[in-house]
Amino acid sequence: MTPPTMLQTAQVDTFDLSPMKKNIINLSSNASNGDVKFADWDKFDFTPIRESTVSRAMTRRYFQDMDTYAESDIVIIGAGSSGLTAAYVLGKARPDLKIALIESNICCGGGSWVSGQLLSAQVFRKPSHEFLDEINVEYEDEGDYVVVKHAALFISTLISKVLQFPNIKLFNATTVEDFITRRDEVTGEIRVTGVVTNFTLVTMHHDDQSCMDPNTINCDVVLSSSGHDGRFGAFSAKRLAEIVKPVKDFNGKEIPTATKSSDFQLHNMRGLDMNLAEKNVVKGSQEWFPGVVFAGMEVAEISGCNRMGPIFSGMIVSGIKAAESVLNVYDKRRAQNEKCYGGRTHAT
Ligand code: AHZ
Repeated sequence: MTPPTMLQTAQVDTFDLSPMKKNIINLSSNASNGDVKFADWDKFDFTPIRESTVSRAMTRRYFQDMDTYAESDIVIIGAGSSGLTAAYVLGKARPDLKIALIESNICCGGGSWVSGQLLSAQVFRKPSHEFLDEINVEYEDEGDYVVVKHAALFISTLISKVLQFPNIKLFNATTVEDFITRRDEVTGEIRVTGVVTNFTLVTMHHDDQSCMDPNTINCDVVLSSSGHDGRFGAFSAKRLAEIVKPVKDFNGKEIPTATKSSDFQLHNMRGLDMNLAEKNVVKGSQEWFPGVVFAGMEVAEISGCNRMGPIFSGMIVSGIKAAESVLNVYDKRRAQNEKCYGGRTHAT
C-alpha cells in the first residue's frame, strides 16, 4: 500500500507585494457601526516566507543563546513572582551581567496568575506598592494595602518588563535538575558554581526512558526561587539538603568533609500567618549555601517560617532583597571561581 500523501491545496499566492503600502492595517478607523474596515481584506496578504526560514530563525537564535549563556554570571531558578522580581532588579542594576532565567513550565509566573482560591484580585501590603509603581501596574489604594484588579495583570506586566532586558534570557520549558559544585581550595567547603538542566519534558520522563543526559550552565551565583514543596517546587532546598549528607566509604565509614549536614537543613514551612510569614521570608532572602541565594516561598521551606497564602507583598520584597544579596556576594564568588580549572572564560 502506498503511504498516504498530503493533499496540496492550489497555489494561489501571488507574492506580489506591490499593492502593499505602509500601515496596511489601520486600527484607527473611526467609521461608524456597520462600516468598520481595518484593512482592504480582498487585497490583503502577508509577506512571503519559506518554512525553512522560520526553522532557521528559531534554531539559530536558540542555539546562539545556549552558547552565550552556557557561561552566565547569574542563574535564576524559577520565574514565579519572587524570581521575576529579582530578575527585574538584577537586570536593571547590572546591565553588564548575563542572567539566565530557567523556568520548568512553558509559561512563567508560577502561582501568580490567580489570587487566593483561584480568585482574581491580588493584594499587596505597603510599601511593596512602590515596585508596582516602578513597573507601572495600576492598583486601588486601600490605605495600608493596595489591590491590583487581576493577578494576571501584575505578573504579565512583570514578565514583559523582564523579557525586554537585553542581558536576561528566559529558558522556559527547561528544568534545573542538579547543581555543578566545586570544593573550595582553601576551606574544602562545597560551593555551587552552576546548574544542570534539561528540557522539562525530558526531566518528566527519566523514569520511563533510558538515560537522557542533561546540559550545564556555569555561573558565579545561583538565585533559587523555585517555590514551596511540590513536584517542581523547593527544588534547590531539597537537592542541597541531599548534597550535604555525609558521604560513606565502602565499609560504611563516614568520610570527613568540610561541608557538614548541619550547614544546610530543611525545616519546612509552617502554617499560615501573613504578618510573620512575609516579614520572615524577606529577612531570609539571602545566601543560604555558598553560591546559592534563595527567594520567595523556598525560603520558608529552608527556614521553617510560616507561609503567607494569598498575599504577594512578601514575594516582591523577597525578590528585591535576594537580588541585593546576589550583588553583594557576586564579586567574592566570582573571584573564587576564577581560580578553578584555570579560571572562567567569557568567550562569548
Ligand atoms: O515552575 C515553577 C514556578 O514557576 C518553577 N520551578 C520549580 N522548580 C524548578 C526547577 N527548574 C526550573 N527545578 C522551577 N524552574 O519555579 C517557579 C516558582 O514560582 P512560585 O510562584 O511557586 O514561587 P514564589 O516563591 O515566587 O511565589 C510563591 C507564592 C505563593 S505563597 C503561597 C502560600 O503561602 O501558600 N503559595 C504561593 C504560590
